[in-house]
Amino acid sequence: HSRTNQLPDRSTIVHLFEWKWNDIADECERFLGPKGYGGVQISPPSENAVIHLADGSRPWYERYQVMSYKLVTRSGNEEEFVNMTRRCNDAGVRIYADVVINHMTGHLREAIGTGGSTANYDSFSYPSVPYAREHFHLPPCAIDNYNNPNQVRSCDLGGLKDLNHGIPHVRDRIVDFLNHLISRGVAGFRVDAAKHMWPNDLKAIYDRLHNLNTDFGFEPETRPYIYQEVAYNGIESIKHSEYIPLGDVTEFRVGYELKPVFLGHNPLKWLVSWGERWSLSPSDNVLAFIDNHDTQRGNDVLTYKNARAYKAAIAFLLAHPYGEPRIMSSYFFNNFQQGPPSDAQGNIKSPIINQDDTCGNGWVCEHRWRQIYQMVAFRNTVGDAQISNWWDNGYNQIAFSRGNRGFIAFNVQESILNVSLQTGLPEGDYCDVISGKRNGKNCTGRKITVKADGKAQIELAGNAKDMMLAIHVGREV
Ligand code: LM2
Ligand code: CA
Repeated sequence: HSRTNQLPDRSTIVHLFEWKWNDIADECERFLGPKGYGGVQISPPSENAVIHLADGSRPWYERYQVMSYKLVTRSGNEEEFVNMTRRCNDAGVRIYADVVINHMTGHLREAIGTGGSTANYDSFSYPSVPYAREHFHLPPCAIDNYNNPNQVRSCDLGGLKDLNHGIPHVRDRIVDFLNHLISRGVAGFRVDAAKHMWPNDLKAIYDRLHNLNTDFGFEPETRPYIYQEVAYNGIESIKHSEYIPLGDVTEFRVGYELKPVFLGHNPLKWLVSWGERWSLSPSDNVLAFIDNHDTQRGNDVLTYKNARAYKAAIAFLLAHPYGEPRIMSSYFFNNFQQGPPSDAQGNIKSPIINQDDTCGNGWVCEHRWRQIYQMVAFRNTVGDAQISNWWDNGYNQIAFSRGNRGFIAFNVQESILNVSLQTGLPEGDYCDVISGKRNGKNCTGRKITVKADGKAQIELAGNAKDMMLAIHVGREV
């Protein structure tokens, strides 16, 4: 998957939602690099409006209200940003910046930014960029019909002042911003609200981007990896196909489709045709994920709040070759607005790292759950090996291997799975990466014995702690 600019034996992006740059740098060195993660999606690095909720706390979504393209946010300043890209690239982990270029702020009359900039919403004034009235779509209009592309692209998304990317000055400011991030060591971009911008305007902007900065270890002539947030449900008039010529697109349907499957409401056996045959967009053009920071606040997808089914869905996402996977890493929240763990002054708190690798201080750190990070290693180990040895019981029990490198089985029904299955793997004793970890010749979880003919007795109780087991070469005991 070299299109993502990750190291050849790596895969998987983790979205460290609302993390501080210094903490991400630490995490790259102490965990992400060693465990084989390929990259990190960071929260928007551009200066945002400071917003206070009724209780004085600050919502996460203030970061989607842009004040300027200065790299100053609650995650850190520019110096800390470069320290992060340097240390993460050195650890073999790429940084992808979430770039908010469709719009500026909403509704706040006189806004103050995280970098001290000012803005006046009513007069379209953003002096720190600078942008003024003539740089926006006028007169302002609201999006009330998602089947009207004109509205979706040229009206205000949720009252956020909508930039007119046909204007050379606007293109120039955005190109400068993105090239500045490239000079500072990023490997690519998550383009926020891409569906709300005209494909031709985006193309004109992307065409002017520099190659990645070789000072950070990238090969000469490397293009940034671009994945565009295009939320498509299969029936909207704006389609992925308009954006795929420009870069990858986010495939929200992965999370929508896999929720009922791993809740047992749509038989797992159908996953035999997972991918394009489920009407998903082409594997080579999509970013695939179970939840993101928006959908985890709704009811359409599995999240950390439904941990058992969630881990199974992620294990499937990582075991299956469809798409470039992204894992969500969250903080605990009880309502839509609630921002990251913060102190009384509004500074974001750092995660505490517990003895058992999990996080504290309000952070969920799904990426540190054993069932998840060991499946990242599984994915790296199997590489591009084909799916083989598919087995199902005609209902909610399935198993498959990835060539002769990895094997996984799922049981999403109450009755036990207990069969001898062809794993495709060389003979040996393997440590199940779901139930435990290997420590030298020791396995803290279940041991699975693959016989000389490649078969193994696979047993998964219907009420087991996890719905799956997985083994791969390199974890023999
Ligand atoms: C995105 N992708 O296209 C982000 O993934 C999503 O998180 C952003 O919305 C959105 N686009 C704009 O960048 C979030 C949040 C909204 C929030 C906006 C701006 O989901 O609720 O809108 O950020 O902060 C908020 C208020 C909303 C208000 C708006 C303007 O929640 O009620 O609109 O500000 O003042 C009346
Ligand atoms: Ca727009």
